[in-house]
Amino acid sequence: MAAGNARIVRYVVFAFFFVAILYFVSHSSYDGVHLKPDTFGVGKGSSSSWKPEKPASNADSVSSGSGSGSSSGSGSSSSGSGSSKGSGSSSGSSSSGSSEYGSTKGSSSVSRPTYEGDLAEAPMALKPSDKGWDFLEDTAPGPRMNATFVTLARNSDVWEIARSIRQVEDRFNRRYHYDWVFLNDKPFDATFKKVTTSLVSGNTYYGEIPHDHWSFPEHIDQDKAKKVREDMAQRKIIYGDSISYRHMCRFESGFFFRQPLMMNYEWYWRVEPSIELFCDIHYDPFRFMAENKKKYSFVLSLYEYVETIPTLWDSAKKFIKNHPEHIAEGNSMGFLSDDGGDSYNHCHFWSNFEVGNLNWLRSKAYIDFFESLDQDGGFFYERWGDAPVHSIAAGLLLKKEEIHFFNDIAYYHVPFTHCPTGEQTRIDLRCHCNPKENFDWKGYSCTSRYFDINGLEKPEGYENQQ
Ligand SMILES: Nc1nc2c(ncn2[C@@H]2O[C@H](COP(=O)(O)OP(=O)(O)OP(=O)(O)O)[C@@H](O)[C@H]2O)c(=O)[nH]1
Ligand SMILES: *[C@@H]1O[C@H](CO)[C@@H](O)[C@H](O)[C@H]1NC(C)=O
Ligand SMILES: [Mg+2]
Repeated sequence: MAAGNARIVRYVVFAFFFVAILYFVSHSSYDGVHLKPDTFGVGKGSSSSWKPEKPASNADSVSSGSGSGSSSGSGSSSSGSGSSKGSGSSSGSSSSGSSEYGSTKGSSSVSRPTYEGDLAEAPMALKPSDKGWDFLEDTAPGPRMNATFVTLARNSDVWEIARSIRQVEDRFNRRYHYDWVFLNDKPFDATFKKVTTSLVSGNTYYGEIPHDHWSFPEHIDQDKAKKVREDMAQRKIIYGDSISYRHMCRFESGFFFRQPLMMNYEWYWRVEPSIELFCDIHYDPFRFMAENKKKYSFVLSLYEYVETIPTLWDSAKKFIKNHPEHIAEGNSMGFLSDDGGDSYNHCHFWSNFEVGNLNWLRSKAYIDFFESLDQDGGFFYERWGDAPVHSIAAGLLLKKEEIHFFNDIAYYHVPFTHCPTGEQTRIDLRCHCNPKENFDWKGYSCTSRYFDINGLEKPEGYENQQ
């Protein structure tokens, strides 16, 4: 019995010893992996806490100034326009009244939450309601322009535009939070609104295009237009038999910039479904445009498919003759024509990407130009694209210095890529495009003409990309 007791005592002593070692080991190893309080240079002491700042993307950013009733997140829209995320003004004015646009979102004074306290002890946020969920990189400082993204799309484009938005946000807008206006000839459905609103870091607005802006004008001879479509279908001209494509081109040529939702802004950036952005955008292109007195910009240029615009230049020349007062001195005629304006060389800026000034498009000069072309009927009797229409307008109505080429915005729209020339630029901007695919200096691009007429020096290494 005594021997048995001694064994129990031995067990107890051993167990005690074992627990003591375990305690010691676990404690020392805990200290070993634990990050020192100053690992991130934030110092110790203050308890981990989040500033109760407003989340960046919210309600009051659009309300100041408009004073109209809020309809936050309401899907239904009475007159075709509705806003999500924020107190959308129900019928129009959306920008804040202050001189710094979207100041709640944009200015440096109210930024996204910053983590105060010991980062080493920050809890891990796993779901949106957890502390720290919104702790992402900071909003860019500086003023915001009176500007918006704009997209024309169908409900069925939702996943393709989602891809575009994701890239625009990742490469640029997540630090700027500009608004985004969506336009459609039919009402947007709930899925489209939900998905796009969740992706855009600014406020989103949804507008329905009025019938007049998406239909045949009265002066169009329907039979003649129909014969053209049948003929183009036979000749296999891309979109040649499409009515909706023609409405789209006419709308983008003459109406997108005067939709009620667009009247709230001075600058736009057009984004289409399925585009890609390959490099970080470190500065605000809107502000660049404003500060450098630019009115229109592009990243890709090329020759238009002649079959779609056989008489467009005749119409342009007629406009020049009827409205000499609108033709700018020092314009870009040299980009459009190789013989001083007699004939069109078919060069145009590719308008699926544009950053431009809406007040220019709303000017008498541009409206007179559009109306003159519209009267001539080529949107329906041929298949005039909005790209050559915008380009001819920019080339004739603007001074050449007012048109900008954004080399550092790397872009893809099927089938062309603009990838910045110059390796250091691509490294600095964390680009993921293949420079071999850069279209700028290839034979079918008009960009080198743009450089020539503006006396710009082509970037180093361009010869190797021809
Ligand atoms: N709401 C609406 N949007 C349209 C319609 N057709 C085209 N769009 C939009 O107008 C823009 C241009 O149309 P796309 O089909 O991309 O034309 P494209 O760029 O010439 O040709 P792709 O090479 O097919 O991209 C895109 O933003 C489309 O989403 C339409 O019938 N209704
Ligand atoms: C933004 O621009 C539009 C169009 O020029 C203008 O009507 C509106 O007043 C501007 N907004 C602000 C806040 O200045
Ligand atoms: Mg497209």
